[in-house]
Amino acid sequence: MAGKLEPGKIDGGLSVAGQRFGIIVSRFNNFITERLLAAAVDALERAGAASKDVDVVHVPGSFELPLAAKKLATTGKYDSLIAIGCVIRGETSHYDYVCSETSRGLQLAQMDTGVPIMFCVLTCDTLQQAIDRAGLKGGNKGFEAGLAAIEMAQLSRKVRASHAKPASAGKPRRK
Ligand code: INI
Repeated sequence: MAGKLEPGKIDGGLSVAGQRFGIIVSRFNNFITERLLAAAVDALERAGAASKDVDVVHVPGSFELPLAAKKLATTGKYDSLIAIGCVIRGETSHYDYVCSETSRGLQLAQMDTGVPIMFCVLTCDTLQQAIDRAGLKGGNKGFEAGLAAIEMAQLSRKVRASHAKPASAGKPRRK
């Protein structure tokens, strides 16, 4: 009968219990990236994360984020990662290369490792656009990334748990 099916739901909540987070931050445009970092840490802290649950790693620029993120992901120590950067358009095509390789590299790193990596890289035409997204008009993208990291960490755990074999699996049945 139509309308009776109730699909099983697996949602990531916003609890950080037992979760570990890594944050990779670009030093380039650090007056923006440090604001994004502060907001990401604030989100984790408000959700209950302790200092021991969060590591912060700095890299020179956004282009270096993917490799550092992949190195952290492959340690197996983190449930979720946040990559923070800010790329602002200049006079040459450098911006386009940095943006495309950073986003592509981060996506590849999370697909290769299975560790969620939040894309908290601002790609802006102007400095004002970046300022607006790091605590002014557009809120703070770091805070949003912090919440997304928590949700994806939990979702990953729940999916793993829902597919885990019961302890009795594979054991011969008693006669
Ligand atoms: N890196 C950024 O994170 N943001 C920028 O705006 C930027 N610009 O405009 O040059 C930038 N360049 C540096 C780049 O990410 C690398 O660190 C550098 O090319 C060394 O590999």
